[in-house]
Amino acid sequence: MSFTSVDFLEIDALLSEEELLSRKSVRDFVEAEINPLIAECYEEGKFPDHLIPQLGELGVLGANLPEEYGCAGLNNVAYGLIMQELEACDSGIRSFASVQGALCMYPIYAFGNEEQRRKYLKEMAAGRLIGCFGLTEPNFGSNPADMLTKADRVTGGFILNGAKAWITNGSIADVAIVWAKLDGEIRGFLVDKDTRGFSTRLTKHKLSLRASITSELLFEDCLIPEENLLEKSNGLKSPLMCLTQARYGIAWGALGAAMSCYDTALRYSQQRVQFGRPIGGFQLTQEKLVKMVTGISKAQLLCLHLGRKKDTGNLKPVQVSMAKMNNVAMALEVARTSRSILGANGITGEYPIMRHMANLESVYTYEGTHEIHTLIIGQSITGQSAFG
Ligand code: TGC
Ligand code: FAD
Repeated sequence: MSFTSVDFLEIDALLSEEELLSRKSVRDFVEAEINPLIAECYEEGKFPDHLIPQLGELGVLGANLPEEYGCAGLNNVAYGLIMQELEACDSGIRSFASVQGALCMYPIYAFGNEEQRRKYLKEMAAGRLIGCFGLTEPNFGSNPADMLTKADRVTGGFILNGAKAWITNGSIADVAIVWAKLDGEIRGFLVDKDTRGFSTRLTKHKLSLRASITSELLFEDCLIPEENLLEKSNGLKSPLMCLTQARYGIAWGALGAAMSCYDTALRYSQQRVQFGRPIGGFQLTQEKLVKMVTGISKAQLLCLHLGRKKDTGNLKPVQVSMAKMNNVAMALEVARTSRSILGANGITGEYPIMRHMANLESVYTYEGTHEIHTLIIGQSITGQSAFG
């Protein structure tokens, strides 16, 4: 079934031709290539990795990074719209693109030297090299500052020891961006998949984000060559800067998941007849649809505003926290309400809603939980930290 995005506030009129074209090309690709297989991938717990080169060709990997490194060089609104279209299909597909672009290519671009940029970025943009981002540890999720993974200097490089948990793309990655303490300071390291002592373990039995690969990363006395240090990484601020990039994409992505659920529920409400009339004619159903389209429209304005700010270099991380927090919570609410409109049909894999709902539970938690973003904003407006 084709997907129609919400434009109640006529926001499309504020988008440039290039932005509309980026959205259309990704929507067409998703419709032709991913939608037909995503429900089955989800049920089987498989990420459709055969599509990675095509995603590269389409220009969605690191799409807002400069053209001189083989990337599309798009503005941040076009980039956001791409994330929206990918997540309208499935959060797992958007996750793949977010991790590759915002969490792996961005740190190489921002903290790597020219040699590292040249070595990795073009290959990653084309989808020939896959990355993963290891920050979370089994005992340090919301509080990465206390991580235990550490690097010790040795002749010619570093010895890395520790473990990372819940890592998207972990088992298929050619290179892992690993955050570890060196002399007590958090630094970024490029860990090649063939490094001796480095292994990955698939995270099984997930009931959310099933069309996405999640893994543990284990490091036992891994020798990391000197040239694999991200030289300009400097403290927790560096991975948090990457998270700001990815959280921005998630705010847009959540819009896509919400629009897909709303679109499905709206169509269903016009066709499903009970008590002799379409259920969309009942006031209670209309109220649900109205709340959903209002929530989506407000979230769209938030994204567009932040996208324009990001393009002028004026976007603050705390503003991104508000968008991630608000839009994911909105999308989860929309998914639950849409499910109720479909009645029993809503729980099946015949429709995308239940899959989106289960996925959004992960999105609510990763990249800073809903609660952590609430505290980030709370700290910003009151001047008082309520974390510890
Ligand atoms: P704190 O003292 O607040 O900050 C340390 C330094 O960093 C600066 N900073 C930021 N910079 C850029 N962007 C941000 N979002 C930033 N947040 C903070 C800050 O100004 C400070 O700079 P400086 O110059 O003073 O050193 O650090 P804290 O230890 O108190 O932690 C604050 C807290 C809790 C907000 C932070 O640790 C946090 O955000 N925790 C959540 C962890 C998280 O989001 N993990 C995500 C892991 S990756 C993931 O989930 C990928 S999912 C992938 C997918 O499939 O899509
Ligand atoms: P915890 O930090 O243990 O939090 C548990 C609960 O306590 C949450 O509700 C939280 O909000 C609450 N809480 C914690 N501290 C406070 C506080 N101070 N005040 C109030 N409430 C608090 N990480 C990566 O590094 N790379 C990845 O690619 C990646 N991919 C992921 C993919 C999936 C599918 C999932 C589910 C997670 C992924 N993560 C990844 C990990 C993710 O970032 C963490 O799960 C997240 O940061 C939360 O950490 P935690 O799960 O350890 O929860």
